[in-house]
Amino acid sequence: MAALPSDFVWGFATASYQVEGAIDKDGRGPSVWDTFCKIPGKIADGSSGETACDSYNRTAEDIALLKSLGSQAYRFSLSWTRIIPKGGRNDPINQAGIDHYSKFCDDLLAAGITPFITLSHWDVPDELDKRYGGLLNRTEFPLDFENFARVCFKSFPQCKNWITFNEPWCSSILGYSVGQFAPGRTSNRDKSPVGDSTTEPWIVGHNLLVAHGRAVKVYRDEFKATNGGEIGIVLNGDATFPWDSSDPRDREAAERKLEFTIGWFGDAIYHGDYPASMRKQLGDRLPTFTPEEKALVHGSNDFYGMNHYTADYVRHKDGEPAPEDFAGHLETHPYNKNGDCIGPETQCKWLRPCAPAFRDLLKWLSKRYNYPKIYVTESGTSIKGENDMPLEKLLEDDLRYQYYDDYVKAMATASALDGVNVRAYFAWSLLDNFEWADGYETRFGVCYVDYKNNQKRYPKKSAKHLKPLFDSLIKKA
Ligand code: PNW
Repeated sequence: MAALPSDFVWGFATASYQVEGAIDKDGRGPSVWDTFCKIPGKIADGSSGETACDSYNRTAEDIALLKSLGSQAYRFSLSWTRIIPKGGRNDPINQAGIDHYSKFCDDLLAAGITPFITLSHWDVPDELDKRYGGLLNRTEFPLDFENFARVCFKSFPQCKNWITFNEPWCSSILGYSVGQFAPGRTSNRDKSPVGDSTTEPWIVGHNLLVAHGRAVKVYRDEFKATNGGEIGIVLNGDATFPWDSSDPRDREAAERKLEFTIGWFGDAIYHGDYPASMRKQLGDRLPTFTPEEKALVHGSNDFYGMNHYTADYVRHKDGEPAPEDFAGHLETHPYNKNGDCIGPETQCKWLRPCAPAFRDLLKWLSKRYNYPKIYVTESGTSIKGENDMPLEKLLEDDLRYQYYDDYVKAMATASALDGVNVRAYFAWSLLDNFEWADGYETRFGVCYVDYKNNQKRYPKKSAKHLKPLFDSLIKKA
């Protein structure tokens, strides 16, 4: 069944801090993640991105690997502090960092692989955090990000596919409410001496939207005509089902969870303001867009970047929402009222495969935002116990193989039958890599990385499945 448009693009994705290593090479400055990893207890295995997959030193090897797997495109992120080590608009630019990424883009293109650049995948310059509170600063941060974006648009004209930020929900909630991600701020004083979970995540989300809007304006005003490409933001979001589908309160809660994760950013961009359910619960703790900010944010996506992994059953909560609540006053469960399970366990508590929910969410998004062009910029899974398996067993990653088979077919069905305008899909991830607070024990790669033996890469069964799978689904031109 050929169900995807003939110009559909697929490939693999990574992020700078998760794969590059070489943290001190060629003048790179520290990011908030370098600092966060040094705090004892923050990373499960006590590790950091210091060496990771050593991809900074192995660009030729990674490109050859991508090519061997048939990847048409590669989504990777830039390390801001390789390009501007201190990060700010009056700080020096590091030519070595620009040269590195420029050559990387050229080499990808020479191999027939289209680069998709994420400007910032969570590794905010540490200096900006120390200088003015980083993402918390409503005026300085957007201006510094705008400057960084301009440097990149100017330096990498061969790239036509631009993403401003990866998953602002994770930066805001995990970084400033839960404290599980850098910079680790939270009201929970067992975890951090600083932070206010009742206000900071909402401020950070707002500032990321404005920074995104500023970068998009620069791209459209100064580069789009010559570059001829596109720009957008990447949002994460799990699909939801009501725990008790006969209870309207659970049905509303399932919808509200989507609004608190996706609508928070998506509504601001496509509708010009935050969802009413968020305003209702958060009041003035949720910032209000000034007219200037609204003009920057509203309409600022050329495509919707969708990161999608899993689904939840959602149950309403009674009483008043807690001041630290960020989810919309609800609980998530792997089982519904009837005892049906959403999907099998993986190595991640938050992730259980449920492909039919992917189709549902593609439909929900399309309807809410008037059928935008969608690029699925990440999708993938970990496998329970994978890190402890012997190599032969681990390379037969049947659960991941099945995940991609089911998810990609669900997407193709949405494309063929639901009018969903989905045009690209990136598997997360090309390589096992530094899985943030989970360290290296949780693996998401379609290729195994042997960290004990010179980071040697081995394609797993899932890696080799994507090309034939997409070949069978993409219409011939
Ligand atoms: C995404 N959660 O993050 C990121 O974009 C990747 O860098 C990451 O490696 C990948 O998913 C796999 O985790 C998420 O806890 C991290 O809900 C955590 C969550 C969601 C997304």
